Amino acid sequence: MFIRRSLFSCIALALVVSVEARACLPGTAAQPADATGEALAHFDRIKFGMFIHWGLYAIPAGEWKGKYYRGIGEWIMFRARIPVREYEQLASRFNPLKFNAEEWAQLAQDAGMRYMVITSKHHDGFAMFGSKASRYNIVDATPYGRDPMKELAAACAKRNIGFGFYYSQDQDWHEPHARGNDWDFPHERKPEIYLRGKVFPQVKELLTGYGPLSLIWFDTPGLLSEKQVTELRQLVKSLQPSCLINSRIGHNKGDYFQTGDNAIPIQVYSRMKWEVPATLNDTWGYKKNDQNWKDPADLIGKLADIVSKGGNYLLNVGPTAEGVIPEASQRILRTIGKWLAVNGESIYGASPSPFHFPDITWRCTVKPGRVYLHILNWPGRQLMLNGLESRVRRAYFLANRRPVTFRQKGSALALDLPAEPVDPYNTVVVLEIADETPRVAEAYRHDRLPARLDLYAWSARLRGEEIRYDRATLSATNFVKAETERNELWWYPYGSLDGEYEVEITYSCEDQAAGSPFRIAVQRSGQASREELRGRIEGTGGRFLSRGVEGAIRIRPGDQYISFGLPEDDRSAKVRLWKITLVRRAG
Ligand code: FHN
Repeated sequence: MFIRRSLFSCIALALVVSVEARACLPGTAAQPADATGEALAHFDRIKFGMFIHWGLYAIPAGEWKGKYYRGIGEWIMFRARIPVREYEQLASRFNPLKFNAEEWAQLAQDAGMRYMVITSKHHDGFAMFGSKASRYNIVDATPYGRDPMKELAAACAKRNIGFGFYYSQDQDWHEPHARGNDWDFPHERKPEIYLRGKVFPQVKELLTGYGPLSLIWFDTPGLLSEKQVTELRQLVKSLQPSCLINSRIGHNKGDYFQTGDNAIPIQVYSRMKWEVPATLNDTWGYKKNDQNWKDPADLIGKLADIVSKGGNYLLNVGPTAEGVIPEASQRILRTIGKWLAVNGESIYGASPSPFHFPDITWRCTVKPGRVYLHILNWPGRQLMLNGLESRVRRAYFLANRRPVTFRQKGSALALDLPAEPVDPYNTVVVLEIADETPRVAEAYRHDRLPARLDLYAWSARLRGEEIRYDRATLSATNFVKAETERNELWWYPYGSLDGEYEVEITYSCEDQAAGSPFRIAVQRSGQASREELRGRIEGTGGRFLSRGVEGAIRIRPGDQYISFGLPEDDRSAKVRLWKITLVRRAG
């Protein structure tokens, strides 16, 4: 038994905000006034984009020869080790007659998305555009015979939606000299052959055939050398200087930082501009049995969370092989769009929070003279905000302009709220302040994290197919055992933590279901090794309780993520994990 019982306290789920202040506004570092700098400034303003994963993998849709494959749908060729000659035959069946570029672009617009990024070539190597560089493309190899990217680029331009291409520059399972396919091509690779023969010519086609691109989105860098990546970057910039490049080009050659998939930094991240690519369910490419759709409340909360921390949100849809964006995705996106139509002022063009976030009650965005409080988890009749030193002149709900009564004493602000939220997803309160930029007391600034830091299930990446988030209790559950892609929660500090930490976990478990070993781990960047703490789940009589874990973990600025899971058995699968708390050791 490794668990320590001393910190055995009952948790009240009612959350009270406590913030204080003297501000220096975080934001993207000043950009040079060149084409890239201007494009980045624009990118920073638009905040919300549509990601589209569309390719041959939409035909098998998660199943190959009658067998279901776990994991993301567009990886089926790899997971099922499908020989190139067999996979290629999917092209002869790809005929997306229901594809309608106007409808897709209109959906993006209805959702309030201001840019679009679509897979021009994913890891399977199939070009979804007309390519002279490889006949393995939608125009030459399918009965469809048309280039849907031309129509999509035009439909986006018409609506002033930025347009960009995803391009898998390193992995290509169709090519012997690219990375990834060792079942057809076990020999040594010469990336230069693949690069010169396919990547450079196709990237050139993308940058010359589809009008101005907002960005090119590379992915999973691996084999390419720094010199090769530099050349790739130069090619892009020589053709379109204002086309942004994401950091997954590799070797730190991107214009902005890409977080991990579905990975949101735990606090404000202001070192450079960044973007979170995220799924609506558990896959990118269409998978017929994946109905694990995220709740719009969750997604609207995540949008506010990401923008409050300084990022953009790139939310994915996976159209079917017929060219239809799944109905559920459409419904969810239009719900987000309705919220944005009313509350967009607090998102587009807004700067991130000058405060750090003590919990998950609220998030915060800023414009000159205004602070927007996004109330994500309703605190009851009062919201306390400690730390704002700027005088508040006026407070009102963004949704209906009704005034909010408040009292301000020093840097403590108390807002009177109705019993129920004004908006079911995210109620925004506008604070008009006497300063252009909010002044925030030092202890509450975004870059001053408290010694006790809560990492909530709400803000974690849910990793694995079975794990679920439960809105009613704000907790994650169903930690069933899985060999690959374990059911775990992952939190991403992105450099904000450095020290030795004791850990508490706050969870509930029925007494009869107790017993599973749990593991809290820190994943070191680029290393297989993890630092771990282990304990055993004890019954809590079904109530949420906090318990300390024996030992401490060291977290360094370069570490990738912190995880929580029950990897060894299913006895306590129904544990509800509300949060883990990191308590920094002195010294
Ligand atoms: O392997 C890909 C995956 O299929 C998907 O395209 C995501 C989107 O960010 N990127 C890679 C994994 O990170």
